[in-house]
Amino acid sequence: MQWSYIHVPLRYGQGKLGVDQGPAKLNELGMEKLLPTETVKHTIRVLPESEIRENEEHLKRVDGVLHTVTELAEVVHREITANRFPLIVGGDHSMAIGTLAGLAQTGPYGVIWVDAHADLNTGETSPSGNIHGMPLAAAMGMGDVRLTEVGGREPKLSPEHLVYIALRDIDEGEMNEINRLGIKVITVEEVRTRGVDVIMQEALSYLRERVNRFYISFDMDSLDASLVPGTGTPVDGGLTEVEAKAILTEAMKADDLIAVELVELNPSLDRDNMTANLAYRLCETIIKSKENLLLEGETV
Ligand code: 5AB
Ligand code: MN
Ligand code: MN
Ligand code: MN
Repeated sequence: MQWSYIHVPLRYGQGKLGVDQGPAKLNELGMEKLLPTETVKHTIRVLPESEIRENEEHLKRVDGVLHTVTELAEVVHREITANRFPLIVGGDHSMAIGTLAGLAQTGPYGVIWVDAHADLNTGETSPSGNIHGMPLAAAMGMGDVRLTEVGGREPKLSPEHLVYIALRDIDEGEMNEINRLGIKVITVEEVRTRGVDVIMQEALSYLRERVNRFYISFDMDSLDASLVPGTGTPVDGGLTEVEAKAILTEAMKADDLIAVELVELNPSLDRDNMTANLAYRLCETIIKSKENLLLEGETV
């Protein structure tokens, strides 16, 4: 297996400066040393601020987001087709519009979305107009056509192919959709009382009854606010580092996992590199779990 390491230095999906520096920060901490030398590397292009024209109240900097997610969708499609394993680092979570669209072009798939937020708003329901709160709605075909038609007209994800973990800050419109669509939600409370092994087995069996492959999108704000000052929208009552690592390890052990995404690291908001170092340790867990698994596979 070959890794495809994809940088997405996008910040237009939200209003705070610095989240575009997430990928560079991870490299500075030594990411490239963790990955095998034959890893294929990509950096997705981002429009300079001077070229952003659209600033609609309900869909902020939409042209900036569209530019990057359109290219990301193509790269993800190409890399999956070439049998490589994408590790995609951001950047704000609006980038997932591209990831989800790229994956959809390769066939049906499931999603584990580890996040404090549901990211299920449309321009109409969003309290902020920030597109990083909208990627899952866009992928399901809800909201503005410019977002829903990235990578083609058809919906990129069905609601029954999605499992949320660590959700705890949900807007009213999002809650209505979660209930209407019957989306599966695993809370931090459940992670703690039932254990990561149990909830991950449950999440994976749920998806495997419906699809034969899945991807995991990990938002840094799934972790407890006390651990992640360097993320744009921290929320109390989140995961511990141990729980986050266990979730990622369980996912990486699955041979039907096809891609991993880590988003919303903002080095400008960080304190003493606390969040950056934590994100780096999570990437280390991601990469080492997969590499160990491959080694084991080779010896039997
Ligand atoms: B993140 C909020 N729901 O839509 C909104 O970090 C926050 O990608 C969105 O999960 C947070 O503005 C987006 C209030
Ligand atoms: Mn998110
Ligand atoms: Mn979030
Ligand atoms: Mn956030």
